[in-house]
Amino acid sequence: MTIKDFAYDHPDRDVAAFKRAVANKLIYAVGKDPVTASPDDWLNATALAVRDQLVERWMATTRASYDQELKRVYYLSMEFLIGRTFTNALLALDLQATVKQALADFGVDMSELAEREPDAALGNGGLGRLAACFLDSMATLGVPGFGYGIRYEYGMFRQKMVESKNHSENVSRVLYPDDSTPSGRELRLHQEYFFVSASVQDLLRRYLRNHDTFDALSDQVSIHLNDTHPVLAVPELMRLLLDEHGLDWDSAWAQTQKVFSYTNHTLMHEALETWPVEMMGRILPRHLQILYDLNSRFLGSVTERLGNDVELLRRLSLIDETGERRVRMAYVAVLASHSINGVSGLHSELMTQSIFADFYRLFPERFNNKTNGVTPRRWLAQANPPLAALLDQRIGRGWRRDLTQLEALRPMAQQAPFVRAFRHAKRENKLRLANWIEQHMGLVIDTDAMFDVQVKRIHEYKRQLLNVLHVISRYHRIVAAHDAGQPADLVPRVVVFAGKAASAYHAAKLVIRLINDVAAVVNNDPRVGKLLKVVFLPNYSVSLAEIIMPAADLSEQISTAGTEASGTGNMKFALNGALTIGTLDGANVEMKENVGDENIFIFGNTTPQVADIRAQGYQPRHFYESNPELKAVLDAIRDGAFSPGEPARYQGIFDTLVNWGDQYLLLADYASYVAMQGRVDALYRDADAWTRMAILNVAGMGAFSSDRTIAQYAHEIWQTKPVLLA
Ligand code: 26Q
Repeated sequence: MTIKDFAYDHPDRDVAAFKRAVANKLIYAVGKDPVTASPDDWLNATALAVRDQLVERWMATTRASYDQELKRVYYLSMEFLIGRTFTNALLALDLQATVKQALADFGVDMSELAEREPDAALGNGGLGRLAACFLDSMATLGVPGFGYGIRYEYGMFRQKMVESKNHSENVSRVLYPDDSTPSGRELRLHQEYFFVSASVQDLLRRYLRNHDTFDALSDQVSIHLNDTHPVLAVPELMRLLLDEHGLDWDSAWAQTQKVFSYTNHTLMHEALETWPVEMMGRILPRHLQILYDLNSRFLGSVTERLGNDVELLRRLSLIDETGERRVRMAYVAVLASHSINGVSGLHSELMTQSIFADFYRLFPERFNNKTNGVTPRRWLAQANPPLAALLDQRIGRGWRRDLTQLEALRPMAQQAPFVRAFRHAKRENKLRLANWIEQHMGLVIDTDAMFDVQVKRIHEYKRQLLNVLHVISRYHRIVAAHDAGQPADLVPRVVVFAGKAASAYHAAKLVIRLINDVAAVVNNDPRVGKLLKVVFLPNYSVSLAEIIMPAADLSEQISTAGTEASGTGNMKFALNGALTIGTLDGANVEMKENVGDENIFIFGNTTPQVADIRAQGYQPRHFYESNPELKAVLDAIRDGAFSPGEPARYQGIFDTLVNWGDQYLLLADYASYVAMQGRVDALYRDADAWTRMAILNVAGMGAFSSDRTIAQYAHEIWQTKPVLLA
């Protein structure tokens, strides 16, 4: 069989062949009799049979890429948040109907099997999921590449983790959350080194199979650093070239700089990786020595160019000398890379003005932007079968590989039958989520209510707490109206939260607790009825996101302007027909440009306004004292209205906002947020107007495919060509 034979799903012809393949795998690979096989046995046998078809294509493309002597991309990432693979592979191979029929003939339900596959959760959040979307796009576009990562034994923890898992003897045992405890840090350094050393040695081995000098290394190899976590690959490549292969420093460094490129994913000071010199010297003495050599050559060249500006040299040094001496990993990445990119227009701009301002003055040509994207195969075709089917019927199937074809929906926003069909698809997705919530949490929710959703890692800068403040203000309005014997002038809403907090991040965990406490009060207050329900879904995962995103009416993207590098959930929601309420932060800015100002709910202070407020000495107490509705909300939190058994439980949250500076300006944005939520309500009352706007959002999302992102990386950073298949 050739690759082309797999291009179409031919149930009649292929079902018999596929049944034989599954039966074979079941008996000879899994070792089970069809009569006694468990559902997991069937899943494994079917997965192996499907994998055989992937392997043929994989070998063919790999061989072709060697024959064509194509440059290879090695995408180094400590995280790949892949999720499930089974359904994804069936869709990619167009085998769904065949496999469904084959399994049905054995009396096995395909979707039940698919549900049994656990998520591969080898990542924390956005950065890890982006890596998975990128591999999907590289495969789709034929960009020759490998994703290198660690196959952790324990990936993203289930909600209730005991911290001791971090104290493992085994280097590949566990994935680190983004603010690990000090005791686990040394193991993280071991992990990073283990990972990059194995990766760099493997890619050099491949290169040396058909080269006997390193002169062509940068024509054949691109190494991409997904944030700073794999930056030790820089001194490791230098070490191998210098010590193992006998190159001189200048030749080794010239190749290194042409090989590496780096993506930055955060501007937040706490998240910038540094390692104590003492620790690195103890664990990786040769690498530290190489970094020192690099630093002295670099600072020497700066002195030659700009004179002996001691302040500047101190700021540029790879070693932070204030307090305990530490290696600044981001600076190593910048120095070693020919390309440094941010992940949205705003973020890339801020990057050159803040953390890398001095380097930007030295090497402006290295800095660029690559706005993130998401794969339409997983985030539309797989996650949203009702909408995917509607699109196939009205604009054809081409959007899977060319998302800009969604533009063709624009005129259909004015056609009543299409508007109805679109709303019907949304309704099916809302029912699916409502069923999940009822089955897993025993809570019945009204699918006519607006599904108002915020799902993402729990972090102070993402401001789940601002959302909670709005929820409580609605609750107060409902109760006040009820007690006055009047109807509350509010649209019924189900406010959905999900997301994990790092185990040591106490402030984030307290927010989760508050959401659950608010839910308990609101959901059980008979005065509220259907007007408001609050749900915190446990164990957020890629698979759960695939159920949640298509069901959302409203997407909450409400980080303090200037803090969210890009966001990718914002794109997934809009692509699935949710409207966005958000700040001018990260990729929200570009979403607004693409869907049109009138089709998105933007509120709050902008990045320059945030800077101004801070510069003038922000006084959150002023907002607390001058806004009675806000004051009532904050007082309720402080006085234990949601924690009657422990009235002081949330005193700290009150203090953080009112007395300790409100670092993320929730109070400064509160009034504009609540006012915008009023406009969201008003639009929702006009179901046709709402749906038209949702359609225009989908139509405008073509630019946010990770295929576009990867095409730009391939062309502008890696300079790779796609593999051609005969
Ligand atoms: C650092 C040091 C030690 C251990 C762990 C870490 C660590 C781990 C993960 C630091 C950061 C992360 C994850 C960062 C992340 O997910 N950033 C997000 O990246 C997305 C893709 O670019 C963006 O869309 C988000 O805006 C950004 O927050």
